[in-house]
Amino acid sequence: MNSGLVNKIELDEYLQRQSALITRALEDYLQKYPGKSQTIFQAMRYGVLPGGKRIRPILTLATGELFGAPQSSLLPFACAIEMVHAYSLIHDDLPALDDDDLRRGAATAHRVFGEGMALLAGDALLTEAFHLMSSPDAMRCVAPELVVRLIHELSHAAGVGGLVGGQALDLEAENENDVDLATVEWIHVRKTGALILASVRIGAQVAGAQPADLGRVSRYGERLGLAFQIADDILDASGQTTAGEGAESSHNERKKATYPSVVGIPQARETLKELLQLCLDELATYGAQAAPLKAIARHVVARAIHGDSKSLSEEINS
Ligand code: GRG
Repeated sequence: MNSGLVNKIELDEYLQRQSALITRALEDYLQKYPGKSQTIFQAMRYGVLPGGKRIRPILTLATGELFGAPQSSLLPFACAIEMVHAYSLIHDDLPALDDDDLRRGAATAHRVFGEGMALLAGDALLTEAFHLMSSPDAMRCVAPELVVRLIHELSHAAGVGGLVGGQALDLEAENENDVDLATVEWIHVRKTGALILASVRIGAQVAGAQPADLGRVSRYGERLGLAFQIADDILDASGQTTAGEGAESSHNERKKATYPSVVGIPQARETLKELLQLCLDELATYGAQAAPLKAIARHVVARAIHGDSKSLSEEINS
């Protein structure tokens, strides 16, 4: 699995395989409840199951597997991270925030289930994430003290030190004309980066990674998190977001501060390439074992530079 992942077809197959694994595990977890036909369960399933790329939980699996953890130990944590991500998208789409009609190419949860039910589905997914991480199943694979540390880490990434804090400043910075690059980065690191960083760190810790290894994948995760948001902003600014991936339609015409809006698209692309090189440098020591993590970083960046990951290989050393 970890070796020989060198070309785009192999990466696509890998991403599809891992994504299907995570979707099946999420389905299983959400099946366990009695009364699953009630609207709240339908709204939760609608928010988390169809359409997501599953990049965060795939990162958890890839990092955990790099350091030798079995998938069965990683899956509850990977699924919890995807639940937190899905909650954040449902809430972000609500009229009080971005007021979007479309998410992942389909109607947003509040358009289908109403605002109250969508709000509750987001709340339920967020809570469920921590319920799952502290479940007997998870504790059978991972020592309870470590589970507590991982819950501490994910709640930090989801809370005011991460997602919520980043989103709050993003809201305040809307329509401001003089938002500087440091502020944009501050927002990105929390709103998008914190959960991506937590995804790799949690995978590594489930696997019992040594401090030096945890340090390396943490630096990889920090850079990838920033790169992910810059790439997303470039795709938005250049109108490249596709209906199958992340199509959104918003009533919210408010102007957001983004990397391309502050430094321009060419400079944002240069920054992306630099971040990719830094990601790859951190993984150099693992050789082919880190092929999935390297390929994911290339994939995230390449979409915003050339539209594919193959053409990047001539410019970036791995
Ligand atoms: C509501 C507390 C709270 C936070 C919301 C996630 C978020 C913060 C806002 C969503 C809008 C946005 C542009 C976020 C940046 C991160 C991002 C690009 C999310 C989309 O992630 P993908 O592309 O989505 O991984 P899929 O659909 O593939 O899961």
